[in-house]
Amino acid sequence: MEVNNLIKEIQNHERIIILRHQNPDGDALGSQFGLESFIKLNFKGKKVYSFGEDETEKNLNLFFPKAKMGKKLFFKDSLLIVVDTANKERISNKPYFNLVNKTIKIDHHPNNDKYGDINIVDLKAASTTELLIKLFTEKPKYKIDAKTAFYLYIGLITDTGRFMFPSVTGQTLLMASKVKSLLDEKKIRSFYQTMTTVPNNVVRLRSVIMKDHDLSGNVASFQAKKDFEKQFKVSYNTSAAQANTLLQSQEATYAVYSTWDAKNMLWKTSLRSKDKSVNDICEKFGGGGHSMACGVKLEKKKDFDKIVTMLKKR
Ligand SMILES: [Mn+2]
Repeated sequence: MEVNNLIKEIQNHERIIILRHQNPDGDALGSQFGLESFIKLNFKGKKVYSFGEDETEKNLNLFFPKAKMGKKLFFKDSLLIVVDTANKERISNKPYFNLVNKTIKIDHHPNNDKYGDINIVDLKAASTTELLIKLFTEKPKYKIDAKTAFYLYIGLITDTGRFMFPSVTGQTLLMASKVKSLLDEKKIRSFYQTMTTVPNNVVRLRSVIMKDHDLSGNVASFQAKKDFEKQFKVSYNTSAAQANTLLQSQEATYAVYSTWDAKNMLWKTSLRSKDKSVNDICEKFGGGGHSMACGVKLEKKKDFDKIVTMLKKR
């Protein structure tokens, strides 16, 4: 059983470091801090650290501890656990594989890069936190408290679009039921409210996307100008998440949204689909992700048009 391997390694190490992916979403943060608080609760005396760049979306920031970068010396002889991160290039914070004693990958994305010494990957899990709840509850002797439950539940809510995406299975709901009764409902209400409302500058940004996007056949597309975020004073992460806004168009089966990543000098492009799979297109350009929600960083602005054309032919 995979859970035995995980427990054994936690027991065998005094220091445990947990990393997540860059531009973390609710599942990356939820699984990182959910795992941290689970270990602290059930394995007294362990030193557990969650590291990553401070690049969280503002809304999520309110519900998670502030991120810090982990220095090299922390990693020596520790157990490294990386959550929700498909490939090593996407890990936030340098993982120092050569310094750590052992690496465990816990994820639900396609396992093409098996960078862990132990890889616990379940493609059927709708979120990494779903997989964690499954592991945690396989052994009845381990506890989950309100704080741990909250972090894990956030991963479930956000990675499933509030239990609406086709990735949701009976197991997803079963795992949700295992933490639901432990939650501080007031905190969850406050999380929902923060999630379902946006500040006025984002409202205005979205109105421009809705008004000015192209709709060609069943493909809705929008390529933001390089100063788009600056113009509306929104963060890069917020802008990069707007492919979902386009998919609200009833006529659109597919949505493509692209924005300029000034840090890496690339066009961060997101594809969304209402039914058919699109991640083969992301992969063709060197990206990846889920079947109906994937992303790719494009060097050439023109590749955006190529992607739109490919989608139109579906
Ligand atoms: Mn995830």
